[in-house]
Amino acid sequence: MQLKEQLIELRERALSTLEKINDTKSLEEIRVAFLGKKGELTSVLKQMGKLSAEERPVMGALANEIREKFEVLYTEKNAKLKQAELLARIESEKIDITLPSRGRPLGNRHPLNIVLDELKEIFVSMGYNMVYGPEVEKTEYVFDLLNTPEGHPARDEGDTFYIDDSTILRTQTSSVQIRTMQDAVKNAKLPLAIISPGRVYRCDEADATHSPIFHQCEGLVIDEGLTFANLKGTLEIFFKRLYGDDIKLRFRPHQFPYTEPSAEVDLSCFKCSGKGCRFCKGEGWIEMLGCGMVHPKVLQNCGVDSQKYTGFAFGMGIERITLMRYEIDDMRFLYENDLRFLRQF
Ligand code: 2NM
Repeated sequence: MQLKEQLIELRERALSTLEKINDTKSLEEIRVAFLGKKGELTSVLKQMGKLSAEERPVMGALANEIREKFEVLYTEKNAKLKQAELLARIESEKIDITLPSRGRPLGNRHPLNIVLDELKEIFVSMGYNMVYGPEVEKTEYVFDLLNTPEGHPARDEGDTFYIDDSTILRTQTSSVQIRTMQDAVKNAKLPLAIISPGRVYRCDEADATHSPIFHQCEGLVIDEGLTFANLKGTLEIFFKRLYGDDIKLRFRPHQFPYTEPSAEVDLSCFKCSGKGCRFCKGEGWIEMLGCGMVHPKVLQNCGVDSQKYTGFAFGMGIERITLMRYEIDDMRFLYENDLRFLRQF
C-alpha cells in the first residue's frame, strides 16, 4: 500500500476509535498505540526515508496534519473524560453530613476524687499547701524518724509490704511530713501548714471496710504556740464544711508513736445522728481519724527546735470519708468500676 493511503487509513481508524473511547485509561492506551515511540503513526513516518525528494515534504505535511488533528481531539476528549470521572467520584464518595453524630457521652468523676477535691479545697482555703511524695519509701521516713523503732508492731511484715529490709510501700503518708519538715528547717520556711493526700498500702484482705490499697490525707501544722485547741478547732471547721453544721466530733484518748498526746476522732452517725443504728453498729458514733500533737522527738528528728515550735498532725482515710458522705455500705464498690454504681455521682 502507498504511504499516503496508509496515512489516510490510519487517520480514519484513529479518529473513529478516539470517538468511541469512554474512559481516560483507554484514551491513554490509544494515544500510545498511535503516537507513542512504537506507535502506528511513528512507524509509518519511519518509512519516509524511502520516498523521493518531491514526495517527502507532501507526506510530511500530511502526517503532521494528522498528528495535530489527533492531538486536538485527544486533548478535548481527555478534559471531558477527566471532568466526568471527577464528578462520578464526587458522587460516589459523597458523605451525608446531615446524619446525626453518634455522640460522646461525658464521664463523671469518681466519688473518691469528688471527696478528695472537696477536702483539698477546704484545707487550701484555710491556708494549707498540698505536698506529694513517693509511694515506695525508705523505712527511715515512714518509721524511724516517726519515733517508730524496729520491733514496733506497726513495722510488722504481716501489715507492711516490704520490698527489702529498708524499703516499703508506704503505709501512711507521714513520710511526706517528715521530708517537708526537714526541707522547711533547711530553707528557713517555718511555720508550715500542709496536707499530703495520696495512695497508701497495707497487707489487708479486701472486705467491706478494708482494701490493700487505699487513700489517705494527712495534715501537719508547725508554728510557735500551737496547742491541742488549735487541732480541735481545725478539725471541727473541716468536718462541718464537709458534712454540714449538725455534725458532732468526739475526741477519745489514743496512742500513736509520733504524737503526744494523741486522739481518735469520732463523728456523730450521719444516718441516725447519734441515736444508734445498723450503720454505726448501735454506737451513734463513727471513727473517722487519728490526730495529736507532734511528738517532740519527731520534731527533733527533723531538726525542728522543739522548745520554740509545737505542731499538730492528723490522718484520715479518704475511702471511709467517701463511704460516709454518700452512705455507701461496702468499700469494694469504689474499686469495681461498675458503671451502674459510678453513674450515680
Ligand atoms: C495520723 C494520726 C496522727 C501524723 C503525724 C505526723 C508527723 F509527721 F508530723 F509526725 N504525720 N502524720 C499523724 C498523727 C498521722 O494518721 C492516722
